[in-house]
Amino acid sequence: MALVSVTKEGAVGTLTLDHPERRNALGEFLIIELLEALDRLRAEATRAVVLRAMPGIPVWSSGHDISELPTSRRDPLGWSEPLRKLVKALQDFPAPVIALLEGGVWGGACEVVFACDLIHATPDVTFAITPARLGVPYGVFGLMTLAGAMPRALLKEMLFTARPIGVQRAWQLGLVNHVIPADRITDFTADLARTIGANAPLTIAAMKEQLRVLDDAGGLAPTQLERLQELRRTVGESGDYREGLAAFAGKRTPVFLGA
Ligand code: YXS
Repeated sequence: MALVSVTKEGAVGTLTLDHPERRNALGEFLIIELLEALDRLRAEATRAVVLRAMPGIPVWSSGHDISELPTSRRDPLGWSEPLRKLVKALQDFPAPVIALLEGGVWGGACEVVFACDLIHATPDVTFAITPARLGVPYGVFGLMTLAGAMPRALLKEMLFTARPIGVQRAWQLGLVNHVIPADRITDFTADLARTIGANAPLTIAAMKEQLRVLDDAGGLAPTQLERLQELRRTVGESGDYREGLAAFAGKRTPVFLGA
């Protein structure tokens, strides 16, 4: 069963998440389908991509598939994990990707959305960044993506509370490009995507890549990288991480001991 549907109209491709049973959790198979679809759209010289979810459930995506988070000592959010590959593919895609959002955006789905180039949302959209609810050693690159998208005070509030914020607040702070009622968002986004598609694609691809390279400028010294890895390793090897996963699987509230 396909978990993602792909359509193309003119120069605009649309990827639609369609796994309502799991609330569009970003599991390995769904991400593989997204990556393959992005490759196909790239080969077809697509000039804008819309990334959306099938309407009908109050969730855009529930984030990383929690049942796939490793309980062994493997890094749950390492460089070769599917979610990281997806974020990189969106950032590397040579044309703008527009996230069209309806409903809740949870955990790793926030990283995916904020890796997109433009964000259109319906008024019911919420964003929650959840590693502190699960005891997850959150990734450095994920933090960089989020830090590039939002003011530090808001990011800290979201990281430390893991509570959802509403789209109006996100829009006021410039995290979201447009908030549009559900009955108009598809047409509005299609129109904007066509406008992009009619502009000079090489110019747009070069500007997108320039911005990405500029974001990456100012690399870290090896000692700083090691320090970041050590911080994450301590969290990943903690009892709290195992407790977070067990609590989600057992549908109960986790009890974190800080060890
Ligand atoms: O009980 P069944 O078997 O039907 O399964 C339920 C849920 O367990 C499952 N499901 C998920 N499975 C794996 N990974 C997920 N992220 C996930 N979310 C949900 O889908 C079935 C239906 O879920 P249910 O009954 O809870 O649906 P609902 O409509 O009442 O509530 C929707 C949500 C999204 C509010 C709720 O499912 C929820 O709170 N899900 C977890 C959201 C979350 O914490 N996501 C973060 C994932 S971890 C992650 O992204 C990174 C590692 S991090 O946090 O570090 O950024």
